[in-house]
Amino acid sequence: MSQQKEPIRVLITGAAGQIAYSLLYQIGKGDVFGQDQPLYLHLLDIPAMMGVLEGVVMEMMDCAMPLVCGVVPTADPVEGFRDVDAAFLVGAMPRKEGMERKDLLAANVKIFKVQGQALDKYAKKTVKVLVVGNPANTNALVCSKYAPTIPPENFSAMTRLDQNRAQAQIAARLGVGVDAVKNIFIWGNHSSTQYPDARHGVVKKGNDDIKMIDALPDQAWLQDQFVTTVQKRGAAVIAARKMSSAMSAAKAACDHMRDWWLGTPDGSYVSMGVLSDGSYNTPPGVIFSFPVGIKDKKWTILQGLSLDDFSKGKLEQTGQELIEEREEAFSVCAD
Ligand code: NAX
Repeated sequence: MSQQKEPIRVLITGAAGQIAYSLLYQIGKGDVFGQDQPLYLHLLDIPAMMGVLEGVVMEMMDCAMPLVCGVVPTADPVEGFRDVDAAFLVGAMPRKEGMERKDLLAANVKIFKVQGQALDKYAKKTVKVLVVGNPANTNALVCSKYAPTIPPENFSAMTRLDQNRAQAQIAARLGVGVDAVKNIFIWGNHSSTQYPDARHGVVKKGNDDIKMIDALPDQAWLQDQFVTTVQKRGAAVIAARKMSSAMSAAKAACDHMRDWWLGTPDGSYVSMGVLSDGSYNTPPGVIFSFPVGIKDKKWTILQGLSLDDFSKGKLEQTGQELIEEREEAFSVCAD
């Protein structure tokens, strides 16, 4: 008879918000940590949202999901962060129409300072932290700085939504399914300076892997329309929906954490915002999105890709923005 696994504890902040509403169901039914992994869900939000959260908890119960051993709704960070194995830090003030990401920074980094301190004090030292709340890269950096007893490599920022958007654009252009396209990368910040890079991509045709350069020789489209469509996709969704991406953001958060938890197949790489070690001439000490491979819950930056001058320029621009965000964030946190 197979032995049941020990339950893990998974924290979702912003649990009464719109991303969490899609995220919770996917986590609860086993899409992230595996179909055989029982879990407790810790749902943290602010006191004013406790009434809404109560409704979410009722719905979680009504989903009748066998893997969910218990749900802990709370506005108390101690209860929320205690003993967690994985944390989705989604809760923050979302970007509204016409709002620049920079406006959000000052308001949001303080939340992540406090949550870093709470992680340090109450979470497991092995906790894997995914920051979704914007500005995600810099929030992840702040969180890590204020959690000095947790290894910095346990903190990451989400650029998987950008990667999924990029992959879908390429698939549509080629008239193939999204699963035929792999190794499309996002470099840098989850912002309009991000650099979606399809040049190292591969397209499956029959049994063959075709290099992107051969499958899609339209370099002008790749440098121009493709890049701007992906960079501005979040703003386009807000303009149409009057609310920021939620369903696709939740799916991307699940993809990110699942690959971190369970690993990536050999030869497949995904985009994650992680602490830069200076690879590809990027600024060390910022959370920069790189292509990574993952084994045994440890990510490694894919090395050895050749970057042309166009790409190098894009990496420099987004790296510069991250340096500026870091300075601003650390000065706000020091107040
Ligand atoms: P919502 O406003 O629907 O939900 C946010 C929730 O967070 C609210 O319930 C709020 O009460 C809660 N919250 C605020 N401060 C909190 C705190 N200190 N502790 C716990 N909970 C707190 O926003 P939603 O659409 O769910 O978006 C959440 C965040 O994701 C935003 O920052 C948004 O900008 C960001 N996004 C990041 C993306 C990415 O790719 N990295 C894409 C989607 C999204 O735009």
